[in-house]
Amino acid sequence: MNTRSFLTKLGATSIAIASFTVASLISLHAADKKLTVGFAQVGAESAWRTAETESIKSEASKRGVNLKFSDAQGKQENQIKAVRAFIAQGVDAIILAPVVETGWEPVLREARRAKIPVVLVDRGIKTADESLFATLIASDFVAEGRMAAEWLAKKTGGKASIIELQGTPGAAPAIDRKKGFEAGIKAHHEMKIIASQSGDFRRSGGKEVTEALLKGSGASVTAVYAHNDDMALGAIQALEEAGKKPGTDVIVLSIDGVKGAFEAMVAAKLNCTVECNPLLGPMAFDAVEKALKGEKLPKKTVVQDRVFDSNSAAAELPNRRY
Ligand code: GYE
Repeated sequence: MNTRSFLTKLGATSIAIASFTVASLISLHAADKKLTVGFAQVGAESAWRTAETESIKSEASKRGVNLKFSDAQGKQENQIKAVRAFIAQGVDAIILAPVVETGWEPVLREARRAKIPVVLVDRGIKTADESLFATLIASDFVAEGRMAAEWLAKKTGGKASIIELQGTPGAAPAIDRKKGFEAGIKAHHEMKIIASQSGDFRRSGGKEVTEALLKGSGASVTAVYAHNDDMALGAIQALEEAGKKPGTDVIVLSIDGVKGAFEAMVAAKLNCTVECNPLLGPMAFDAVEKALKGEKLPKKTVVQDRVFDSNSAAAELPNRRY
């Protein structure tokens, strides 16, 4: 090889090396930019919850987000631990569905100190310092409870002896769905809650609590109001086992609007469900991206819900996505 061709070859090789280096630097940079988001989920207590998890997971993979998922099995201490672990791992942002309303300040302060924005989904928290979270995306649970009460008042002509199945104690939807429902029946003096207990948003909880109440303070029940569909489906089973006809002898209404509730309405066992949309993935990641760009977010975005009953259930069932 003469000197000239050697030099040409050397030049080509260095160009190749240089462009390889640039290319790998660019791809390293792209990999760097892939967001890592931690999602601290409550658990898997209901069909609603499973649909929410699925929505967040599928939206993360659609956007190429590296999602770290934690299931707290219904325990706040586990959720707090998960948030702390996300902070230690240096995630870009955290999505939190807080199991209960109180007790979040210390860990949220740690996130703020680490400059990690926290987006709250589906349940709110009680705090005097709203700068501890970037935004909350949730339904208006008080309005849901009120809509349920109004539907029941209309259906029964303002006369009902009600068993109330409450959600998880201390959870925003349990507190607010109770508040809204009580406000809604207030004007109707012959509508009374004769028994009220928590079934922890679970089907088994709804069944067990209804079974027990039917033998005691709830024996004269004419309506069951459950804070979610799963508990209503459990109550339907308990009513049937007690020889009653849910949907006819006892009016049953609940909140969420999951597919199982629509099927029960078509089967004439459930009378009404107030929708609560769990498909929060797209909104949650929009919020994460905006927060990371430093854009100002509204403190709360309210998800709009509708009421469905046995008249509209069959037509709506094929449209249900969860
Ligand atoms: O209604 C219920 C659940 O936080 C809005 O939690 C959510 C509630 C939902 O397990 O089914």
